[in-house]
Parts: sequence; C-alpha cells; structure tokens
Amino acid sequence: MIRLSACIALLGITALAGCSGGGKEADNGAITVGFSQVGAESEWRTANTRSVKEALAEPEFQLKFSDGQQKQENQIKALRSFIAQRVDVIAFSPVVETGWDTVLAEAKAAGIPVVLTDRAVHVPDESLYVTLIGSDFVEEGRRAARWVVQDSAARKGPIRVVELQGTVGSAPANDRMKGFREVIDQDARFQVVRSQSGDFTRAKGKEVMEAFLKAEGRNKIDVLFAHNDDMAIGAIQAIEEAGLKPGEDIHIVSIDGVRGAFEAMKDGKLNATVECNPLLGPQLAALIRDVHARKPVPKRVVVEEGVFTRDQAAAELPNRKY
Ligand code: GZL
Repeated sequence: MIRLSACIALLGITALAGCSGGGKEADNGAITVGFSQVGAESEWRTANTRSVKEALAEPEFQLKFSDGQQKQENQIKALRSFIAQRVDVIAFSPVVETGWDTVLAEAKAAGIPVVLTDRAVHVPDESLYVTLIGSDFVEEGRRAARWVVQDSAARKGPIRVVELQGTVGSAPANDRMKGFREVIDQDARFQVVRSQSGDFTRAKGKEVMEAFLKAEGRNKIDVLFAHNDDMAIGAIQAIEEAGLKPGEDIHIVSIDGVRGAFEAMKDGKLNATVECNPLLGPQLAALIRDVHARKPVPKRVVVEEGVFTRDQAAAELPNRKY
C-alpha cells in the first residue's frame, strides 16, 4: 500500500505541475522520453540498448537517447538536458547507486516522472522515482554461489575462490557480491582469496585475472566468480595464456547469459552462467505508457531469470535472443 500511495502521491505532484505534467509532448502527440544509458561496456549492455531502442521506436514515443560512457557526470548532464527539453518521462540505468539526489529532485520539481531501468539508486526520498524494472542482483549472486557449492560437492577444502567484481559502486556489483557471500560463507571449505573490480569489461577482466594468477600462483586458484560474462571471457584468455585450462583447472561461474557465455560453455571453458535478462524494452515501454497516463504502477518490477550450465549450452544456444 505504501508503494502505491507513493506512486499516486508523485503522480499527484506531477499533475499539479501542469495539466499535461512537466513534459512537452511531441508535436505529433507522441510521448517524449529521455533515456540515459550506462554505456556500451558489455554484450549485455548492447542487447539492453537494442531492446530499449526497438521498443521505443514505436510511433507513440519520441526517444532522446544518451550513452553515458560509464560516467555518472555524463548521465547527470543528460538528465539535466532532458529536463531542459521538458520531456514527458525520463528513464535511465544509473551507473552507480549514489549521487542522484539533486538531479532527481530537479526532475521532480519540473514535474517529470523518472523510471529506473536495470539498476537501482540509493536516495533518501523514494518518491524521486516512480518505479524500478530490473533483475534481483542479490538472488543472482546467491544462484552463482549455489552452483559453486554443488559443483564442489566432492571436493575437500580449502577451495580458493577469486572474484571479479563489476563497476565499483554499482547496484549489480554491490548486490551480486552480497548474495554470493551470503551463500558461500555458510561453507567453511571456501576461501575468497582475491576480489577486485574488472568494471564489467573483457579487457579489465583479463587484466585483473592476470594479476590474480601472478599474485596467487598458477595452481592456487580453484574457482572464479565473475559478476558478468564479459569479465569471465577476458579472464578465460588470461587463464589460457598462463598455460591452464579454463573450466577444468579453474571452474568459472559468471552472470548475464550472453551469447559469448554460451559459446564459451560449448567450448568447455566456462562452467555456468546465471541469466540476467537485458531484454527489458517492451516492459519498459508499457511502464512509460502507464506512467505518462498517470496510471499507478508497482514500485518494483522484477525480471524472471534462470541458470545455465555447460551441458545445456549447445542445445540452448540457438534459442538465445541476446
Ligand atoms: C545488470 C547490468 C550489468 C550486467 C553487465 O543488470 O547492469 O551491467 O551484468 C553490464 O554486463 O555491464
């Protein structure tokens, strides 16, 4: 009930800002949408951008799209530009969780509703955004750890784990780490011996894995947990260049479920990927339509996802949509 009243309260404020809310519909009556994307850092992000652009290409929308290049200052600039252009709705995927209070208050003052997609923000006042559509990253971290525990069932400890974290301060990095630790810390055989950010990119994932291998020694790492497939794919290159067999000498679990992960699993180099669905475009378009029409929407829309392992990869690959 609190959530619903928060949405209605915000929509009430929006209505007070002017009969058509703060936004200025396009000349053809289309809903003007300002979308600020994190960047183009991973296969996941590319698929997410494609899904959003396709869904908002419909004639009922006029999309203004901005690529933040993984920098918060670029996203804040884009949000301010959308406010100045008086778009009807702002949607964005925040690169990090904090530092949005001021610009979101400016959007609220302008009577422009904000829809969060993919990642969450930490703000003192939850009326600064209408809804968040995205995955449950804590559960994704738990699923990765549950796979590691069952994959290591026959092994004695100590089982040495290294972790490639996502972008520092981002919701997926914070929450995936939290979920993974919640499960893995219940089994004394596991030791997370190294944990460092690879910023969700292949290049950085490879670089940090090289450093892990150098610091720990070639045969001292049993498991790699990567917060996304792109960093895992970069790490696989580092493991091979160190003369080890990824997927065998070092068991690897990552998150996203992008095509590259299924190809790596098919080659036996990645052991499992936890799905994180980027195809949010259609659901986002429906939410924007409802928010613009001042219909109440849920404060949180969670996307359903699964877990895929090496033995399923060949059969599943043709079905993958991203
Ligand atoms: C998750 C998304 C993350 C992906 C990464 O919803 O925010 O950002 O897991 C992407 O691949 O870079």
